[in-house]
Amino acid sequence: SEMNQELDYDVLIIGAGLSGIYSIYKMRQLGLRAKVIEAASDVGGTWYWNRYPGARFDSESYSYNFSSKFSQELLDEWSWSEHFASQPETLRYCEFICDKFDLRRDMQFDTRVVSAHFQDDTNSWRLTDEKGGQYTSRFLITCIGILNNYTLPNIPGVSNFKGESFHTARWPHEAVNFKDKRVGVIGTGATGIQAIQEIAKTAGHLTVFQRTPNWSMPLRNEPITPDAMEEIRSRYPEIFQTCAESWAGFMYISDKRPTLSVSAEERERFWEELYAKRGFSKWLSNFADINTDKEANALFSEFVANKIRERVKDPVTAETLIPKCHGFGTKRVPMESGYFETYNQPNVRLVDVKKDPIECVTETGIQTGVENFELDVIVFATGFDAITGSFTAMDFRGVKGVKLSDRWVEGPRTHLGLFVEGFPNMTMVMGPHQMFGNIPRSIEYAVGWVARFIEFCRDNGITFAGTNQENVLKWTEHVHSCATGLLANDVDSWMTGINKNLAHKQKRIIARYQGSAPGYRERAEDVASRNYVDLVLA
Ligand code: NA7
Repeated sequence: SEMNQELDYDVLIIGAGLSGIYSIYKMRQLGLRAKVIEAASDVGGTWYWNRYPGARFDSESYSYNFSSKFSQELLDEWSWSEHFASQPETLRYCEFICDKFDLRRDMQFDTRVVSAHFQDDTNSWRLTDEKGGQYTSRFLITCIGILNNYTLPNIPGVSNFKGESFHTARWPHEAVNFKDKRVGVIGTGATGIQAIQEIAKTAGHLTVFQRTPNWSMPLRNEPITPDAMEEIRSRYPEIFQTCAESWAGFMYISDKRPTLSVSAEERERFWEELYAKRGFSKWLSNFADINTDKEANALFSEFVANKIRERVKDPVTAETLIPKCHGFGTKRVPMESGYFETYNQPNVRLVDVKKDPIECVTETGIQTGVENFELDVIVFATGFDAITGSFTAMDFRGVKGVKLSDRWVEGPRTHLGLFVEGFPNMTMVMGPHQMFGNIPRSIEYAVGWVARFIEFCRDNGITFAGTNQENVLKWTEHVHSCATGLLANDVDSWMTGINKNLAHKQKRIIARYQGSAPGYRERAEDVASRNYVDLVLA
């Protein structure tokens, strides 16, 4: 079964998050010599790093876990305690999988890969870690996530602060105590909103520095009783079937009626019903055209704005919390549990830093144009160098030393989000332009695809397997055509490749695949079913 005894491994996997966990399981099933290399001290990826207070799923726990495609036994044995599990529980889920299948045996932790170079003479990959350790393999699977490389704000003095400060994506393992402390949070994305509503419960005083408000919606989380978990378990086939048929892997199917074809009263009733429901249903079971039609979008945005006005007592604060420059759902919709009511608390203050920009971080706090804020703790919920950032953080070199970062100056260019031209024997799980949405559904499919592909190469003695320019051009064109007409692409966000803290990320690109999940899988299955003849195999 072994591919090449001269190489250390048949397959190297970078990253021990959900992608790496499933990948090592599959490689072991194929009888391949495989190893995961991980920078953290244990498994979990996103759920290992993002330990900030309030971190949890925004998609239903039971639509997020692996399906029977991975293991029926795993599905039978694991129970969730909440509809939207918290970070500690999700981390336990990752650990549970690794314990159950003894996966840590093939994982090396505390090892940060700094480079991955293709070796032309041996058709193999050579990885080098921070300490100079080297590892070679025939195949490389990148499982490095889409939101991994976190970014601090480009505000002068960020490192001068003498109090405690944390980025949400590098939260300490021991709980941070906010009691009686003056806390400042910068950032009101999905992360900031989860953290703010939680920190406000114990902080002496909390100041939120908001640059852009977000269209946040009630999560409506609840515990799952053991009986309810058994009922959910009995519906797993149906739940995964809906996820498979849906646009982006969630358990919701959108309403195809044009918003404006429905009477105002019926719309209002429908939207009230949606607003009362759990999770992303408010976005994803909504009229599909709120994502493409400006007028439809404006109507629903106004509906949500009125909800915010009802919930926030001070009208000026309410207006500051309502987005004015982008419509509902044109960015990732953050989910909240009492977020807006947080601003009714006497210990919480909202500062609009679009109006009064932050000038610098001082030794003792934050200085805006007109005010000085003395703080004990600063929390940076300032986001990530998303999607491509995971790749540019490492030195990836393909055939003849070509640099991946040079390939992607104008935005990512891939084939199925799985391959890059000039990077043979390398497959990406959650690479740019791969099926998007409810990420574990994409991961599960991609790992399955990659496993079949590597098995095919092994069985056919293929030692060089990659894609070509024609495939990449076609795929990139398809990705761009799927993006046409979506309002989200006219808005700055990590999903359009913007990160204002990074000089090289100020121009909008199509950073993610916006076609349907069934459409994606059809195209990927097509390549596999024709024995990968579209690829370059030798
Ligand atoms: P996001 O969604 O990128 O949000 C980052 C937030 O931080 C956003 O509100 C930014 O405001 C704000 N920010 C960033 N830099 C600054 C500076 N320099 N000054 C003031 N405010 C700043 O990251 P998240 O971690 O919340 O979410 C990422 C994804 O993780 C999320 O979508 C989920 O899928 C999970 P801006 O909007 O740029 O004005």
